[in-house]
Amino acid sequence: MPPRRTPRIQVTGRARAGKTTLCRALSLLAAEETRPIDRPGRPNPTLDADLLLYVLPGRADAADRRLLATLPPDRTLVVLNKADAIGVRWSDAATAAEALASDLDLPVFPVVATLAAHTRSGTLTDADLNTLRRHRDDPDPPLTLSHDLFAAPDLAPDPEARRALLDRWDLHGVSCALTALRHAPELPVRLLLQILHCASGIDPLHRELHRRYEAAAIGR
Ligand SMILES: Nc1nc2c(ncn2[C@@H]2O[C@H](COP(=O)(O)OP(=O)(O)O)[C@@H](O)[C@H]2O)c(=O)[nH]1
Ligand SMILES: [Mg+2]
Repeated sequence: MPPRRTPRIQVTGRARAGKTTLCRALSLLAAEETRPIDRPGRPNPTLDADLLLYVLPGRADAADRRLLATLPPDRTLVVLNKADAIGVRWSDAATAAEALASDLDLPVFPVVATLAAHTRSGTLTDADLNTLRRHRDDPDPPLTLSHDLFAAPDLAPDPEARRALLDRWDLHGVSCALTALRHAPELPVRLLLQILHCASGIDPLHRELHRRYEAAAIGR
């Protein structure tokens, strides 16, 4: 067997693109988060790892495009993060990712890193589930159109429970969970978590990253 080596992974992108959150969502303990790109007066980080994850916060700006054009296509995966903020439904994010992939000529994965980080590390508590069940049949939208609407004090006598749910699962997670519960009111927690995990889009990225990591480890 050829000797295995440990490939280096760098996670890069602009400030607040979601690099740290993505590392948590993928459990990439050994990945190196670079300093942010496109900082006035500071050179961009050197991107020379075996695998590069380029994180975009919902869209690519001119600086992203300039840098992405210089990166090695065989070592670069693009993460279209904050997919929950693109359009109004998942297909909008998927369409944006496809358009970007053909523009950049690189694979692009739409992801909601915050949700994926939660489904990886957290669980739905009984309190979360009770709050969701209480609001399962409220009209949605508008309920989950904004944090303020969902947390409105006069909606029901449980504003604190709703705020706690939002803190833990964010609007996108709450909205997905309510939709799932509306279709299947008796859904067990385990399946509900699995649905939320799928809704984060993290799995296709995880699989491709793993595939490339293994290939790099044996020096292909
Ligand atoms: N709506 C939304 N916010 C996100 C997502 N991923 C990260 N964020 C938020 O974006 C902000 C910056 O995230 P962070 O991981 O610290 O970005 P970094 O500076 O690139 O490391 C934080 O407030 C995150 O909670 C996402 O998928 N959706
Ligand atoms: Mg960070």
